[in-house]
Amino acid sequence: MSHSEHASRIAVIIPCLDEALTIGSVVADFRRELPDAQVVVIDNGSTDATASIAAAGGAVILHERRRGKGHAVRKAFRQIDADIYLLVDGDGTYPAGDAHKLIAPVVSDHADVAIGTRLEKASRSEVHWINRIGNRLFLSTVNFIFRAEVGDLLTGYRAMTRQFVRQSPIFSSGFELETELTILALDRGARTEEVPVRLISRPAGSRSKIRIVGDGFRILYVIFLLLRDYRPLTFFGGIGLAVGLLGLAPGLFVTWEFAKTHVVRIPTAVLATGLEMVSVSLILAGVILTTVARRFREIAFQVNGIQEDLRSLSSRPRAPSAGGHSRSDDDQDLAAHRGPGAEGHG
Ligand SMILES: Nc1nc2c(ncn2[C@@H]2O[C@H](COP(=O)(O)OP(=O)(O)O)[C@@H](O)[C@H]2O)c(=O)[nH]1
Ligand SMILES: [Mg+2]
Repeated sequence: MSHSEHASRIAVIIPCLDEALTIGSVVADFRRELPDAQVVVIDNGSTDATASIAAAGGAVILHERRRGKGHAVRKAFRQIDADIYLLVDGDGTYPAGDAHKLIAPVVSDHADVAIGTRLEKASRSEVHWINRIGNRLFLSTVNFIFRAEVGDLLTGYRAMTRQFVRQSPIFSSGFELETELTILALDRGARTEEVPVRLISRPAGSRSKIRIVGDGFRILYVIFLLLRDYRPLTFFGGIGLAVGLLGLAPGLFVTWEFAKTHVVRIPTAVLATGLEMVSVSLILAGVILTTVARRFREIAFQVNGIQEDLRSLSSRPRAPSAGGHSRSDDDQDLAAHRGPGAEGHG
């Protein structure tokens, strides 16, 4: 374990649903590779001995009532305080040995997020062909929409800083979690590094929980939902443009016919006008929402700044009171830090 790994408080976050077959060795492997790290298993109502096996291996166990990988990870992010969060699956498909190279860019402060990519040749991964196709499909959609170059969208092996986790409101409940984390990183402009990691197959008797069609649609739905929220001009403007083009045909026809016959075909003219009005409204909605989205980003940035200030203030060693430094002096410090008018607002 490197010096800087020692210095950082690392939490290994392992969402699990019925992984009794593999969780014992997963916990042992990560405890061996990262002896100072906190290994946290979030059990989502497993029907097998996942929780007890993990606890016996020395893992911290969190229980989450609501089913879904997203719910489980959100619980861990909320309850576990660490400098670095290493997210990994509990099915033994991600070697613990790759953890060091995955967290290295985050520990050395070169990245806010390090994504373990499985799709590169170098990673010699055993990705099922359906997952590979699905990944490629969603990947090209996200890269096209967000003008990005993400190499692996659905990987469950990633390292993130505390600040990134605190800035990233996760609303996903299921397997769309990784897609949301990736798009949040793109939207926040997080420094992201991709590290080839190996994916090995599940051992015999161990079953994947993903439902290809159902979860596939959830992932697609989240991509468009986040496109709407984080790129409103692209989303609404794009639909508006399409509607505008659609209205052009009847509009041009009515105009052409009027030019020839001085007769206006009313229903077609109304249709064309209606479509163009919808188009302009959609584009305007996109412009207004883009401005609003920008303001929200600014507010999130300021709130994050205040949180970091408070955190550095509360971690500052308290000077011995010999110099007559009292509690109220601290409050005055805090008030001075927050600026005029903050005092007495608690
Ligand atoms: N806590 C929790 N973990 C889950 C749930 N569904 C899947 N997981 C875990 O998420 C990880 C990835 O799931 P997996 O079935 O391997 O999906 P795949 O790798 O995409 O085939 C595994 O550790 C699962 O146990 C769930 O509903 N709750
Ligand atoms: Mg898996």
